[in-house]
Amino acid sequence: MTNNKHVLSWIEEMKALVKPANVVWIDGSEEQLKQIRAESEAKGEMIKLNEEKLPGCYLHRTAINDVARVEHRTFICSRKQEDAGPTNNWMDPKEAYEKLGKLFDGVMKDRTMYVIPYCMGPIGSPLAKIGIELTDSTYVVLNMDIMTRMGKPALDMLGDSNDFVRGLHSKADIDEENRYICHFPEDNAIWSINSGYGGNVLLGKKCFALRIASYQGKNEGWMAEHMLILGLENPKGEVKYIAAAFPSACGKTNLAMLIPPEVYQKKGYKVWTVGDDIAWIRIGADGRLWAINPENGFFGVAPGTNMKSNPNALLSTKKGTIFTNVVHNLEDNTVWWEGLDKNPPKNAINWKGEKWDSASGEKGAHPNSRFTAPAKNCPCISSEFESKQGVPLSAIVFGGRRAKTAPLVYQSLSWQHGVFVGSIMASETTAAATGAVGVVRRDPMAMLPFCGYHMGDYFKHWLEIGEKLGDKAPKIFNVNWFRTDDEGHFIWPGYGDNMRVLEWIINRCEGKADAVETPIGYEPKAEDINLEGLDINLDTLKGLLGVDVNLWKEEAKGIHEFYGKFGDKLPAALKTELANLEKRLG
Ligand code: GTP
Ligand code: SPV
Ligand code: MN
Repeated sequence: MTNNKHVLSWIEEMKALVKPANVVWIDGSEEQLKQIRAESEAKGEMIKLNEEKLPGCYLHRTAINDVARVEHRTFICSRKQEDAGPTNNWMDPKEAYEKLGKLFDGVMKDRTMYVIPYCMGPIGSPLAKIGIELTDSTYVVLNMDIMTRMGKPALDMLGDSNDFVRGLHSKADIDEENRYICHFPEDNAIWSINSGYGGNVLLGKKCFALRIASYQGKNEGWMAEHMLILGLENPKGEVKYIAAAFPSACGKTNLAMLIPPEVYQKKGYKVWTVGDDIAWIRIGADGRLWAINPENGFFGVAPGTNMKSNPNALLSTKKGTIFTNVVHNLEDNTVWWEGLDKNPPKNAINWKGEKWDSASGEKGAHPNSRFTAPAKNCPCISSEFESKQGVPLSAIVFGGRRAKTAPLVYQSLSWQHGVFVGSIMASETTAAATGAVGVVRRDPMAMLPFCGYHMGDYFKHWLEIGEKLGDKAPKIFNVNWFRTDDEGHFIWPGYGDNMRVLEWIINRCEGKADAVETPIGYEPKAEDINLEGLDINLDTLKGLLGVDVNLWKEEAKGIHEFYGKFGDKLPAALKTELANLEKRLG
């Protein structure tokens, strides 16, 4: 498929290590994919679902100990420990190659090694980049087919170049004790072993498009961010683009596919999805920020997805989709998960592969069960999805799950203050990674688990991009859909109604909406958020917008402590912003 000597010699080297029984180059043809699906089905790895109801769809169950990203087993293997920074696990690259080399040695001796060339971003886009993943998993091949532009066109785009990310993956024995996800930013390489779960093994996604790409972006002057991208069309037919960073399982896919409430639909507002998880962003020839979605599909959270919460996501899963760790409905050979509807199937198998009775009170689908759906299935996919230069950003939005402190929405006072706002993000942990759920942790720019280098340098990079942008910089906002009342219920209806907040955001960008200055930034006047058709009154909204000075003083202490980790690498501008916040709080 290629004469690229860098590719060929690297593959020879990896073959000598893993000693595969066979090597199969993935060309991306439907004929070859058909064969791989059949093999995967024959092995019992994929279950073919009802062809009439879910054409081309499959169900997969991972091992029970392998259901989410493993942050404690994910390493940045930069030559110097300092370059990985205080927020990443670090391993000396020599030690990592040696340790994992032993685990990879002969690991594919009874298995086929698939060579997957893939492109992150539209083929031919100046923002796109090439990776090659070697894997012994047909599940990985079939997922990469949905999530990336996979096969021959990617190799053709690479040509003779050496600029590709070298990914090596083996399921090995799914041995938790020896599970490692290692990134070698200086070598453009990723080694992943002993997992078969999404973010650990679909190496184009978090490993390349965020961890390696963030490092590349720092060196090359662009940004790789954990952001959705959406286009908001107004009644005049003008589309403004917003990128938003929320931590895993905090609402990116939902916001990206938002359906405006009826009062907005009637006026002609629409939301178009460009991406739901990752954005690659750079300064365009016109001096503005432009973003592409490097992915080609959605690896979305299944539980809670239904025709009311996110019809566009659900409709995206109706064909050519792989479901992972959901309930198998044996009544009609389809799938189910908590929150799909109120009728759990009577005859069903849970995510663990056991007979399941919904009356048992046990969840049938894993809370981090997922669908892998092609972007082209999405009813609201943007006409710019394949655009090689991407879309121009009017606003950048940060957000997380905060029961109290963070208000529904506020705007930063400047780009520099916006970088501060992103850097102090905090959110409750979710099932997307193993470990405790619901614990508040700092997650700057939603990149804590995904930044491939020192986070202090990452903040500096953000500040420098702002300096280059000058007055062409998008405005920066923070949102929180997750404030709760005393009984722990969400106060804001969220989902489609988040449109009401987006409208204020865009109006601010266009200088059409007023604001009040609070100690933490600009907030809407309550009257400027459209509540038509909602059973929320102005007082409740004022509560949602409230800034509790005492809570924020506590917050400032927490920020001091967090910032302390970065030592000299913490940009002075952020220290100034923290001091200014404290002054404003009094
Ligand atoms: P990853 O794919 O892990 O990056 O997640 P994500 O950020 O795309 O989150 P997603 O949109 O899948 O939503 C995760 C969970 O948050 C789901 O259970 C949603 O139902 C819930 N959620 C999303 N948006 C809202 C909202 O506006 N309000 C409330 N209360 N819940 C929401
Ligand atoms: C996330 O956890 O942010 C995801 C899922 O999008 S994974 O690909 O597993 O990282
Ligand atoms: Mn994500």
